Amino acid sequence: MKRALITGITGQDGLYLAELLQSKGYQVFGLIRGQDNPKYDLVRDTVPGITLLKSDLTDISSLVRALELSDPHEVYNLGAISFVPYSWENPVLTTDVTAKGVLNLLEAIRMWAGTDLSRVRFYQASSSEMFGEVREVPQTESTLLWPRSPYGVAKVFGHHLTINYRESYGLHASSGILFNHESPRRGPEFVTRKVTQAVARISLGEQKKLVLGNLDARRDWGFAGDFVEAMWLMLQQDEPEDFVVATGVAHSIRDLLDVAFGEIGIEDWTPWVGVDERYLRPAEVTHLIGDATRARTELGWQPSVEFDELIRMMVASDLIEQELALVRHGASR
Ligand code: G4F
Repeated sequence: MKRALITGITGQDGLYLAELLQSKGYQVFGLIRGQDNPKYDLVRDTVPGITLLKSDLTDISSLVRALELSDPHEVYNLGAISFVPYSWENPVLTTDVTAKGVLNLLEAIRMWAGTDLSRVRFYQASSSEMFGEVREVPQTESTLLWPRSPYGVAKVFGHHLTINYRESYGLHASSGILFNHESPRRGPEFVTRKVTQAVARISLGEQKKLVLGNLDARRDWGFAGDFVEAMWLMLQQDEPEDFVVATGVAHSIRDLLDVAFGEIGIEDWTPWVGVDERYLRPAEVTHLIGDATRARTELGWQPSVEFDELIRMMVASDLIEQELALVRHGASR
């Protein structure tokens, strides 16, 4: 039985990946941070049978211990501080977790595996945020990196370190440069979920206004469930490599609003949406669009969910969630 260790298990990608690996017969271990983590039950309920190990990317000894306990064939490093605006407020913490955490994990792997690094394969979650002030459109694996946030800078460090451990030690280490990927499990601080949750609440008369930042930003949005499959495929290749994972189609926040509000029968969303500069970023990434030709040709990967379908799926899920919340609220009064 193959064993996999996942950092960042509490996020949407961690949950989808754990489900995918279990469906393929893996024994899955997830690293969970902190004492009494409030997401512990969520993970156990979503992925029954998973083994959760208490560990932290900033504590190398806890990583070595987790590797010893799980003895994994594959390690997926999805753990990061992933909300871009937070990285300006907490740049040191972001660097410690999102950049230095990769170093800690790679060094922990070397300490645990000793001279036999061939016993394990490593996946690093790199990000399209590394392209930042884009130097070409669309972006490929060889596009110059020009990060625009402490988060993006930290991801560049992890990306190059992964390549360096591959080249220095022969570790089977691959980096997936993932463009934005969303789902009903997305955190409500990210723009897609913020919009779909608000639209559901507006439809139920529970919210009057949705306040956003830059409506002109463009992103290449795909479905997280599709993207975790690309992660797994990367570690099944004979040779490790880096891959852009993207749909190749970009949309603006305005397009997102069109589809989401359209789902509840509102064509003109302007009366419902406001803009506030507190949601603008010190340095914006305005136009991300990925070229996933390598993933398509070498991994045989392709996305199965298009943008409109993704947003409709999220609105439908949020409508159910908000209706249930209303019922619970009513019952408790
Ligand atoms: O949804 P976002 O916060 O995602 P962002 O910054 O692109 O980063 C996400 O995708 C990356 C690539 O996969 C990941 F590496 C990263 O960890 C994260 O998952 O913002 C998307 C766009 C931005 O241009 C932002 O300025 O939406 C714009 N936006 C406009 N109004 C807003 C808002 N973003 C948020 N979060 N909230 C707003 O009110």
